[in-house]
Amino acid sequence: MFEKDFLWGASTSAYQVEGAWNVDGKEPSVQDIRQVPENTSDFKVAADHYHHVKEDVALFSELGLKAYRFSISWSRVMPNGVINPKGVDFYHTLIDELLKNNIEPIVTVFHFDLPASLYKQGGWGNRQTIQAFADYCTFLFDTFGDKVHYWQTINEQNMLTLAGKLISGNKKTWKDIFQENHHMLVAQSKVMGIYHNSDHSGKIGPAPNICAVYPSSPSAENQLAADYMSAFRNWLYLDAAVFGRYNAQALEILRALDAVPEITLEDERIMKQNTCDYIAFNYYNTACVTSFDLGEIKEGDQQKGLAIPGFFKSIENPNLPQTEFGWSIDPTGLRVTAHQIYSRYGLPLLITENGLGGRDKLEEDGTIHDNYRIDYLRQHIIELEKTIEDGVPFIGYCPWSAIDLISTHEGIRKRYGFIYVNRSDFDLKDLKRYRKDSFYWYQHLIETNGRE
Ligand code: BGP
Repeated sequence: MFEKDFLWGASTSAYQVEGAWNVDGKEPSVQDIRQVPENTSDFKVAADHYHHVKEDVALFSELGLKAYRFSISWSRVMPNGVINPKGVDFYHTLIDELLKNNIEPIVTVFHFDLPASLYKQGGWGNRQTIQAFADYCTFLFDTFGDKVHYWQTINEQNMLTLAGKLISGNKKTWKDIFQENHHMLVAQSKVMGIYHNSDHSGKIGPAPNICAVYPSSPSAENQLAADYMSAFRNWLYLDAAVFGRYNAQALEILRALDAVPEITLEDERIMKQNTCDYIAFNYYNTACVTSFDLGEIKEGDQQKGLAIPGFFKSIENPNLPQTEFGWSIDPTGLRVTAHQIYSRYGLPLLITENGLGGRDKLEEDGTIHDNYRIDYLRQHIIELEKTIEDGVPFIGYCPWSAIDLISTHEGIRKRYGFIYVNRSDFDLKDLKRYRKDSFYWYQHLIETNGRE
């Protein structure tokens, strides 16, 4: 049973949905200057949500959403450190429209789109970015704090950190990467403190991608490998946000990689003093690991390929089906993951992403038959309900994504939305919105509070 006030929602992120990349004073973010993979759309127009905001919120309202989780674009609101009134107006419009429609805004302040100007000054590797982030967030809390009650600091900091080495193929050392990561952790703690010291009484927390890690076979070595990977991929981030300290097993790996960051006494103080109120997490699938040797790392895959010699190597789980884009599907894994998080931290949970990326087809009569997505979501919601009945408190469920948007690495051919956007990777067509079969299915599910 879902509580009456359970937040049935859906998610997006600014750079993947908004478009208008250089409109009304917005400056480029790292996403606007990065080389996208060949034959893949860039993020310049995306779903053009910036120019369709009222129409889109009307559709979210028709869908019946009780919450909408989106991110604010730093380089739209505060390009080069200076407030951009037109960018701020856009978010006032969005939030006001949501509130008019009784949709709770859930805001991520940073979702993969660091302003390019900061990146050029060293990005998160530069300690000064901590203060820039604090200034930006202070402005957001002052400006939107009366209207927004759920805040998230950094989307998938763990993936951002691990992808830095393993996916983008960049040549940074582990030491550089974990120094950047450390600055993000301190920045996060700092803004949680700023929020708690403000007049606002909402909740603030992190939004990592968390997954249970299974040993590839029942042996102590493989169990140990799974524990190490969990520590390195999951608990490092949540221990910092909840307990204000580094996880011991993760630190052991950092020592082996010669990647222990420089941590000042002031950093330690900031982390210890400022912790989170709830845990938002993205869940797509689980991981499976075996012990020790370094494996081959697949490029362009956020969820696989993590291997640290001497500790663990992730492998494909042969027992799980996969999506057409090769992501494993593990609904029961959601229950395992949520239990692990709740028994470690005892804080309320919110799912901020979960969903299936597929190639949808717009039929001539304007319908889209995405039963595969309905199946995926249905199975996860069934497991979510069981987890709640087990006693794990959930604030809400925000699948990815409310509307079609550009995937991180695979363009718009990999779609996740309840609402279809008529464009392809290189032909913008008319950007018209169509309701998919999953739209009507989720609408009914929300109406009946989780029944179908
Ligand atoms: C998460 C990100 C999202 C989103 C989603 C789907 O990691 O937070 O931004 O894109 O994954 O991933 P992809 O777009 O790579 O299919």
